[in-house]
Amino acid sequence: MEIRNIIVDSIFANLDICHYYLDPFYFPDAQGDLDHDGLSNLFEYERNMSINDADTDHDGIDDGAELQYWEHRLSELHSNWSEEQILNMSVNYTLNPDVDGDNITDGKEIKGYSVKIITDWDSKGEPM
Ligand SMILES: [Ca+2]
Ligand SMILES: [Ca+2]
Ligand SMILES: [Ca+2]
Repeated sequence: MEIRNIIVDSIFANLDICHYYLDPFYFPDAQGDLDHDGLSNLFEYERNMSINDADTDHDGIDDGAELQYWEHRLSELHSNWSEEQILNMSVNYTLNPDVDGDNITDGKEIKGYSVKIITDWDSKGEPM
């Protein structure tokens, strides 16, 4: 685990050199959350999410909140899916600004959603 952390941190050190070379003292950590969206830099890096943009697909919902939303919806819709299937599809949806393709962004459709109300779902899985 320690070795893995060192390797991962060196990935971010390299990213740091590429993207933040103007500030050589700035080093994002693998377990850190550079964009404060609730997901670690490592998780986002491995899932092709932006580590320095809280809303990777720019649909108006931050990545962490959007991922939680889709995980909740998909686990209710597909009770036979494995956790990995749920997570993979949720990541795909989080990277798609208009999942149902109706030209209305997910941010507008998931009305009034916030991380704070995630425990207050109604029986259909809709945010209250
Ligand atoms: Ca993050
Ligand atoms: Ca988003
Ligand atoms: Ca839509």
